[in-house]
Amino acid sequence: MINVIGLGYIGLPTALMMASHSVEVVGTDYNRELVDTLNQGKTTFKEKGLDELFSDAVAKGIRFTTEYQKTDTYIVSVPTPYDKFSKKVDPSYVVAAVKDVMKVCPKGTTVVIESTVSPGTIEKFVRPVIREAGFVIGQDLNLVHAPERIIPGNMVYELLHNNRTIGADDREVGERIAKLYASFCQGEIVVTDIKTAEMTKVVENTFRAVNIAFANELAKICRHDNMDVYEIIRICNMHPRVSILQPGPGVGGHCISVDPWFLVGDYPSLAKVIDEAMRTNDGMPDFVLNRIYEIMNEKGMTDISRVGLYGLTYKENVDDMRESPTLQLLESQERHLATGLKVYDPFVEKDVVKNQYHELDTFLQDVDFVVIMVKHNEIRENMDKLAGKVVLDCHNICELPGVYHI
Ligand code: SAJ
Repeated sequence: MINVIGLGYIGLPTALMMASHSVEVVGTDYNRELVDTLNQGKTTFKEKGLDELFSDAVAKGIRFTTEYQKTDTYIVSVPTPYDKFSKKVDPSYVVAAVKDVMKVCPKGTTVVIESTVSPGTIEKFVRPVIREAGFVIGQDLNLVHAPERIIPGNMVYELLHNNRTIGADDREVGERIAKLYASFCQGEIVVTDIKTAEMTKVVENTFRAVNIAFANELAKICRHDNMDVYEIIRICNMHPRVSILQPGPGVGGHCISVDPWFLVGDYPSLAKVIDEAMRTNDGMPDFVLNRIYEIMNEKGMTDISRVGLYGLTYKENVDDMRESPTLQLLESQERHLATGLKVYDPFVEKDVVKNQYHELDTFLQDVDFVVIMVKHNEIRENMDKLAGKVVLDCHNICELPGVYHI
């Protein structure tokens, strides 16, 4: 039986996917409310295909509990935030989860860490906890790192199809866990050592962060000299070896906006390009805020409460708001002692910020200036409703005349 520890954005789909492929799975989370919701037959976040996967897994016998199970395989998928000052990974959730596993696990067990960690984290923080519990690693207990790779918005497909990395001290153990993942994963599964696996995961997200920063920097250069960044990127991307990403209002989520900082925190004198790239991305919400003021000025608008931000989540068609550019922009506005911007997101049902709307039409009635912060399908399908308004389109999706860009 597999005990999946942590039933968040990664743990839950992973547990469901294994269960739906007839692996015996118990999902554990210390959040009783979350476990109760799952036991009532409801999923805890919106994601394409998740509800269907959930029903299938429940039918195949998956169970959810707050209790750690006594078993031979654990998969730990708890969050790894970063310390905002040191920029280093905060391993406290992983350490706490492994400590709890140690209280119940028998000898011979395998602990798989799926959470993203910086290179060396398992050596420095996880191994000592296991040793302190009296286990000899490699003899009484096996340790594996299997970093997740799925993208919110397409998690179910990517769980099935992405290639995976398994890091283990012992090749045989790595191959055994690779077989477990092969119960559902149709991609290639590479077995390597733990530190290499840690590094690959952080590097993958850093590659994307640096490339997004490049696009954002181009947007700033083009704005400065009145050039069309989208046309420039489109033409450049016709070159066989050029593939530039898209500029945007900032980088959110719990991965691309966080993981590269681990390298900056651990290698401050070496990770220069990464450091600068992360600052560029983090500066984008402020850049958008300045654009809003600039455009208001140009249009002779003075009332910020007639300006509305469309989108609160960190990207399109997900309900995840972690590190979202809209939240960063609102915080920045408050730091400047200004408030009043209106906000709407079809994916966010609860009230989380001031002046938040829950219906597109009423939101649009109350604003003259719309800032497209997130390119949800909903706004793409209702673009005609923006006619006659001032529009700042941070994603280049609006074809109405007179639209402003970042
Ligand atoms: N973004 C841009 N421009 C782009 C692409 C993205 O500004 O051209 C922004 C998005 O709007 C969003 C942020 O970047 O705010 C991150 O979004 P994303 O879709 O690039 O990635 P995530 O954070 O949802 O998921 C990433 C993925 N990593 C890579 O693609 C290398 C995913 O595969 C990982 O599993 C995930 O991080 C994770 O959990 O680590």
